[in-house]
Amino acid sequence: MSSKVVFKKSATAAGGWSALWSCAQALMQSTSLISGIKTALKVNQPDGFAGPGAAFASSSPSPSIAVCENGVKALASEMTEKRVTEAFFQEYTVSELRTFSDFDLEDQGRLTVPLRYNKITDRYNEISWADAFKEIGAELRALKKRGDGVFYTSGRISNEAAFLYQLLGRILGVTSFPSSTDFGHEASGIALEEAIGTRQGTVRLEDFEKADAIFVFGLNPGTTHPLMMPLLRDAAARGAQVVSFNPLKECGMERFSDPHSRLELMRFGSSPVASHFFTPKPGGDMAAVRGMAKAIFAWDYERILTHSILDRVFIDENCGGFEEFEKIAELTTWKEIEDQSGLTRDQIEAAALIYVQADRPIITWGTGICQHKHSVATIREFMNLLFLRGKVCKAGAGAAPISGNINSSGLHRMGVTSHPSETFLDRLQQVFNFEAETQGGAQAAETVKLMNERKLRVFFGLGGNFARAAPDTQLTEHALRQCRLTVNIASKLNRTHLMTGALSYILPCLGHSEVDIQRTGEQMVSIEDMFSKLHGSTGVNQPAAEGLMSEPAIISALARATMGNKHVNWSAFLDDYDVIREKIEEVVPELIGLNTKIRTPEGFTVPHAVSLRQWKTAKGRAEFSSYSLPLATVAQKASKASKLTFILQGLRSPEQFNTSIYKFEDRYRGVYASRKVVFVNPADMRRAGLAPGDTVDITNASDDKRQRKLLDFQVVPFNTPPGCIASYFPEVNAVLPAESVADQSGTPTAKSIAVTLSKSRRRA
Ligand SMILES: Nc1nc2c(c(=O)[nH]1)N[C@H]1C(S)=C(S)[C@@H](COP(=O)(O)OP(=O)(O)OC[C@H]3O[C@@H](n4cnc5c(=O)[nH]c(N)nc54)[C@H](O)[C@@H]3O)O[C@H]1N2
Ligand SMILES: Nc1nc2c(c(=O)[nH]1)N[C@H]1C(S)=C(S)[C@@H](COP(=O)(O)OP(=O)(O)OC[C@H]3O[C@@H](n4cnc5c(=O)[nH]c(N)nc54)[C@H](O)[C@@H]3O)O[C@H]1N2
Ligand SMILES: [Mo]
Repeated sequence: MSSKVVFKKSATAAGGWSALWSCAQALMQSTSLISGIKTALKVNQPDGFAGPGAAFASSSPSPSIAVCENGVKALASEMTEKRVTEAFFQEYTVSELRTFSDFDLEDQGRLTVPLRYNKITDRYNEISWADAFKEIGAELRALKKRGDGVFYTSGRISNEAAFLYQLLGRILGVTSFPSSTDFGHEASGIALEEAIGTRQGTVRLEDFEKADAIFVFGLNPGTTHPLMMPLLRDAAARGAQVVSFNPLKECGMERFSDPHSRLELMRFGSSPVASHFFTPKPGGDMAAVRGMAKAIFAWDYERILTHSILDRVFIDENCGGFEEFEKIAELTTWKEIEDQSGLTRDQIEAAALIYVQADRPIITWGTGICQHKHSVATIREFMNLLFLRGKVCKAGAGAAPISGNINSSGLHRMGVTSHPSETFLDRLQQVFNFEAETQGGAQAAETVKLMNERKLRVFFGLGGNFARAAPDTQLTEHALRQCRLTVNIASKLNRTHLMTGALSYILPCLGHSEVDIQRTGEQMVSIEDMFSKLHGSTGVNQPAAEGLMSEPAIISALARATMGNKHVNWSAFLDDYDVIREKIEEVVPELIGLNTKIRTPEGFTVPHAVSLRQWKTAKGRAEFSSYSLPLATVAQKASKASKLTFILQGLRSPEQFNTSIYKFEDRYRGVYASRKVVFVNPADMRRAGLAPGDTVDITNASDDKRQRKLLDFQVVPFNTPPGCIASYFPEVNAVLPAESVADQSGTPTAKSIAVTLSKSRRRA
């Protein structure tokens, strides 16, 4: 594959023919178009399965194929006709496989047999399921004697598998249950819990249809959540204000062409989306929103608008901390706000005016907010803004974090977290009659350090690709290889599986689209979407290989081999997933009725206490926060350092799903044939003496001793704010230090990495 980047004009609208064509190509490359489309028609339908793509409203029933580009591509990837058998591992040693690209590893196809690593020959060999369970079980029984374990989970995993996984871990004394959420939206959960007493947003899908202003912060839905696009386009068409806050003017926020609209396709037409673009500096959103609040307070004092702007009744009846917030807003100066946000007072007041003129505003956000140092404080500031005008318990208004993986909302409810609530642990212990360990519990990035220090000795991965999703690639790879045991349950081969501990196993599993038959017949699992709606998922395709097991079955069988059925009847779980759900209902009271309700077409929506103005916070109030702005954001610090210091963010292309790369292109940014690119503002290019197509090395600018470098990235001129550059995740993880994490959430600061650029010595 050529690595020389080809620039073309970028697409002028997201979606449209280009999305359809890209989906068709993905299906044709993996499987036949017809069987691909037939399966795609079952995605997110009442009698179908949860699409393995992104989470946006995965339960919205649609009469026809809902062309979510992500969903179709993830499905095509799962339905590939390629298979990895033992013969492949006979051909290559693990050291040789490490020289494969990530694309080539996944491109080998679906894993088909359980594998055990042989350290002497440096190869994976086939092993029977029974032997794998017996051997891993013996190791797990001895786990606590040798150190501790880390049980990682990706957000694609069903509730049933997630629940059993953490149960197995907790009975063994494990306390570290990091998930892909730790790398993404953890700050949203923490901030919302502190502010309103629930980790979930306050908005339902239908609220997007009623909103009269939608503020989109740090999210690129044209690429990452295509199903959100028609909602934004419709909002704009009915006159609602769609306001983008993003350092980049992303193509999808400018125009959208609906792949579902025959008329639009026939005319090659598209519709405008955002009415206003604000381009803050990375990490500058908290200052911008503080400025909006400051403007609102000022207008309220001066009674400039005839009607009252603050909803004082709402605030008096529901909120705590209002006076402190009012004071901190007054103390924060416009100079600080402008410096940090990179926006002018006029711009911020213009945004504030849109907000106060709206009766039903929604604030929605993505990882562009969560992957910064002060992400929790920023999200609390969004809540402050909503509280000021009483916009959280109102139809068509509220807070909507847009998380990524299909079940990232469900994981935490199932207890997959290193910091479970006391209530959850108490119930789990009561129902299963054991004593859970409460000390310890590391977030994902922290586990890298602990594995390197050999304090965590077992890495267990239920899905995902930890080696590439985690920061500090080299350090993370080294960390995994320090483990005594690494086990991965996976559908496709990836780099994590090659970072072997002394003992290492790969356990291949069924995909979401595949039929799961156990002793009591066909089984269903459940998924929770980002609007707190749970729904059933039943596969329709034949399994990719005869010997594959489902995730709940693998965990139950392994647990039985580890501890027998004495305390927990793992065999009962294995035979019938209804029994798993019965236990979930016992441990998680808000899910009572789950087993019956997920079988109804309407699914199961977890009641929102917030809509009844019940605040399950410590003081029983909706809490304003009153954080000072950060002294300086990474962007501010970088601008004061050398002129070759930049702030780098890692973002996604439409041709990848997280660490799975489908193609080396990004049609929305006009880049083809390579992902080894760095987007730089033309003025910065001149300043740094760079021309388009030059190759540069990107070096982390932190002053610890470790060298972190990305070599030979080609410069692409792009409309980023001065001093800010961008490249793709997961590649950027190589220059992101593991200790650079957000306050409270521990999320790696992947959207603000201080780096320097230097011309490469080699020719690319
Ligand atoms: N095609 C595709 N779709 C996906 C995924 C994928 O890999 N590929 N992954 C899925 C997953 S797991 C997730 S979590 C979601 C992620 O979905 P997004 O959060 O939309 O993903 P990113 O591409 O990381 O883009 C974040 C946006 O934040 C902006 N940004 C960066 N820093 C700042 C800042 O300081 N302030 C503001 N206001 N904006 C900022 C960036 O310019 C970018 O447009 O997508 C899901 N959907
Ligand atoms: N620098 C930087 N780093 C980031 C981010 C960023 O924006 N920038 N984003 C972060 C975010 S938001 C996320 S969500 C994480 C993603 O982190 P992960 O969830 O760890 O990564 P994925 O790429 O989604 O996982 C892909 C692998 O999952 C396996 N897989 C696929 N389907 C199934 C299945 O049905 N069952 C099982 N058991 N395995 C399956 C396949 O083996 C595949 O190789 O990355 C994070 N890391
Ligand atoms: Mo994510």
